[in-house]
Amino acid sequence: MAGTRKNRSFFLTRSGLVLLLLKSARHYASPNYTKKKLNPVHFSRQVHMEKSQRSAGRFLRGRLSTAVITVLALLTFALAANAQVPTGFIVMFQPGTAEAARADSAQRAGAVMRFNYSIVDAIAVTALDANAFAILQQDRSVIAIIPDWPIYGDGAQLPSIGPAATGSTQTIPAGVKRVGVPRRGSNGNGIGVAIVDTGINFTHRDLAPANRWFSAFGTSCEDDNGHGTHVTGIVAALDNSVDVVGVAPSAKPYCVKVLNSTFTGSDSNLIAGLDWIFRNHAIVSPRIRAVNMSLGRNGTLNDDPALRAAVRKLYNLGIVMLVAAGNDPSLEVSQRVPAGYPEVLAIAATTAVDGQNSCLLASPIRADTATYFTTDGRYNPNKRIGITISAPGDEEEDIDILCSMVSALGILSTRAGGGTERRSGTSMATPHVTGIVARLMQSGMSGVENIRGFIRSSADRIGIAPLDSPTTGYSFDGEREGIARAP
Ligand SMILES: [Ca+2]
Ligand SMILES: [Ca+2]
Repeated sequence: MAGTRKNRSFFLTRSGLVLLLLKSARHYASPNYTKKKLNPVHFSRQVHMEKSQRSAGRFLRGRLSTAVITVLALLTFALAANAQVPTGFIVMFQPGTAEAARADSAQRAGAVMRFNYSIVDAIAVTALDANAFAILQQDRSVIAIIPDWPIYGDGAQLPSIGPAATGSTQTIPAGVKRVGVPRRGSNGNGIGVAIVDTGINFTHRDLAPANRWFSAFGTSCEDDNGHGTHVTGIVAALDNSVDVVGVAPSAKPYCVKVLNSTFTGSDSNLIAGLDWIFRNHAIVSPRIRAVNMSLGRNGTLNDDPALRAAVRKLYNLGIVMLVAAGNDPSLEVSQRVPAGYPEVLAIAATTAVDGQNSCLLASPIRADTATYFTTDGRYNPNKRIGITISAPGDEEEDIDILCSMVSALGILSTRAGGGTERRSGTSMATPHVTGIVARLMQSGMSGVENIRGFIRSSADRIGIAPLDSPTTGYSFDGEREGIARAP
C-alpha cells in the first residue's frame, strides 16, 4: 500500500440539524446522477492548495463534518456486491499435459468440465464434491486446484441511465473531446480491439462489431446488460451523423462475452475469453491487438495462477490489455485482479469538464479531478504495478446547494437497444485509453511497454492532474500521472 494513502479518519456528527438537512436533501436526487457526500478532511486539503478559497473552506469544514453515515451505507453496498463465493474450480495441470488427458482426469473424478483451455494448461470445472476433489488432488498431472472467483463489471454503483436519444445529429462526447477528437489518419483504422464484457448490441446503428465473436455462456454475443455496448461506443462509435463518436471510430470491435445480464462472470469465463483471443487474434482481419477489460474483482497477484498465466501469454504476444482500476476508492489498484497485474495497463477515472456549483461556499469541481469512485495507486516502474494513466470516467461532478453532496453526470455513449445513455465508472475511463492505443498502433507503434511508456510521457497535465477530489473516499496516491492524450 502506498504510504501516502489510507490516512482517512471518520468524524462524528457535530450538528444534528445539518445532518437532518442532508438526509432530506437526498430525496431530491435526480435518477440521472450518482451521489457522494463531501469529506471535510479532503476539503481542507483542497483549501490548503487553493489559497484564494481558504476562508470559504474553513466555514465548510464546520458545516460538512456530518457526511459519514451515508458514505458507510454506500460502502456496505459495494462490499455486498463484491462478496466472493467460488462458483467452481480451475484445475491446472503439469505443463504439456494434452487437452485429451486433462479431460480424462476430469472424467475419472466425475467432475463436470466447462472449459479446456489452449492458452494455459488448465481446465475449468463446476463445483466439486469432496470425492471428486480428492481424486483430482491425488492426480499426479494436477498441480493446482484454484477456486473460480466471481468477476464483475466496473460500472458505477448506481448506473445513470437516461432515455434513448433519437436525434439525427452526432454528439462528440466530452470525454472524447478531452482525450483528443479522432481525425483522418488517426481514428484506429485497421486495428482490432477485443471488448471483453457483457457483449455488444450488434444491431446498434452507431456500432459495427466484427462478425467473429465469442461467448463464454454458449449463447450469442448480444449484450443483455448494456455495459459492454456503452464501453464499445467509447472506443469505436462510428463517425457518422447520428448518436456519438468514439475515440477510435474506425477501429474494429470484437465481442468477447464473459459477463452475463447481471454483470457477473468468473475467472474461468475470463480465461475462456482470453483463450479465444489467443487462438484467434492473428487469424481474424483486422488482427486483435488491444483488449479492453472494464471488469475485475478484489484479489491478489497470485490468487489465480491460471488467470495470471493467461494474461502473461497475451502480454508476450504484444497484445495491449487495458483494465479498469475499480470503483472503490478505499482500495489500492494492487488489490484488484486483473488491474493489479504488471502485464496490463490499469486506468483510473477523472472528470472531463468543470462541474457546476450551487454551493456558494465551495469551489466547483474542476475538469481533470479524480472521480469520487476511482480506485487508484501510484505506478511502480520496477514492479510495473499501479495506475498507468487517468482518463474521463464521468463527464462532470457538481456540488449541491447545501454544499454537502456531489452529483456525477455520466459519460455519454451507445445504449443497448439503440440511441445513447450516460454511465459512470472506471469502466468508462478505460475504453478512452483503449481508443488511444488503437490510434497509436495505427501510427506504427507496437510493444506493450513502448505504448505504456508513450502514454505516460505524452499525457496532458503531468504533475498537475488528477486534481484532488473533495469527496469522502478519496485520498491522494502520491502521483499526478496526467490525463491520457490521443496522438
Ligand atoms: Ca456516430
Ligand atoms: Ca495518481
